[in-house]
Amino acid sequence: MPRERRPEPDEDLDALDRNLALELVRVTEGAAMAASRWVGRGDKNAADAAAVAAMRHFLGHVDMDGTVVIGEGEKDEAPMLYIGERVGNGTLPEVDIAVDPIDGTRLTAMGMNNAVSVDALAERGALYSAPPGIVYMDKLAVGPEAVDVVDIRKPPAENIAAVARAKGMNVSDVTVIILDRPRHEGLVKEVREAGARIRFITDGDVAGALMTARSGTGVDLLLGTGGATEAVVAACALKCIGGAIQCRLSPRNEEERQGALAAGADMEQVFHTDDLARGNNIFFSVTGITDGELVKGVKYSRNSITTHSLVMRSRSGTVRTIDATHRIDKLQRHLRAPID
Ligand code: FBP
Repeated sequence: MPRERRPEPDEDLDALDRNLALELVRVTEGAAMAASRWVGRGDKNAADAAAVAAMRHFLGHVDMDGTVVIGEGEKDEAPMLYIGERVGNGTLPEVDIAVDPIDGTRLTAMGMNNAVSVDALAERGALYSAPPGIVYMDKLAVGPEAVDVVDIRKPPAENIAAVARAKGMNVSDVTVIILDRPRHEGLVKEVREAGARIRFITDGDVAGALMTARSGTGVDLLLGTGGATEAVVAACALKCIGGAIQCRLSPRNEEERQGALAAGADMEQVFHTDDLARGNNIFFSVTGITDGELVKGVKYSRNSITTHSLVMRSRSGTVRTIDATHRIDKLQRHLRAPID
């Protein structure tokens, strides 16, 4: 890949003003189509591998000098899209990339709703990386109306009441989306005692966070503990769409806690959307793999494949819905397999 010319800082910013969001959607479309070949086949590793390979392939065509800052893991454990991998065609601008080729690998393998492919792009240094070893964060996400009224340090009942007031709803009509996990037993009890409704999801809290900010999903608030990388990806999306996420590091055990403290982490710190995704030059794309409230999944007909995506950009706040029809005979072989 050509990498001879280094960008000047001003040039870099100018280049970012171009709407890279539209290029990013090709990347998530490709990953979603590749993943969709594995829907319901019970093999989440194969689904993930297909999505990763397709995403990397399409990222290689984007005009950028990108570095993966949120990806498939450290270099020694992930052959592709590992943290620190350079992606893009090596031209302007210099950017950081967050990728989640499949959020919901199990959903994909089991043919269940709400699996998506996502990527996000930001100026270099703009995206947060959790301390080494920290896998989870406690999360609270809301849509635009409730951005200024919630506080993750407060009990769920107070946040639910605040969301209800901000949205002009009764508490009993507020719907909280929560990952269905044993660790959320106490949270679920508190939400029920507060009088709100719960929408459980088995996986996919990036889509869950986004649903709080999309009208028509019926979801008002996301609470609970999920992946730290998914928190940053969700922050990118919410920054574009107008909602907010608040998070705290959530070590699984004393060893993780001590490791984070040794790395200088403050376990009480509340990370707001702007801490996770800094600046106002964020681009985000999501394409459905299976059907969901956010986006529909990949659909097949005799000669074509249809994908459904949302692409957005923080600077303009524009959210584009892109439904694309891809001709099977024109698709590259690895996206058709195992159709062939
Ligand atoms: P994967 O697709 O990488 O498996 O992630 C799915 C997911 O549900 C995320 O959306 C969520 O943040 C995380 O897993 C929760 O982790 P866990 O399954 O360990 O509770």
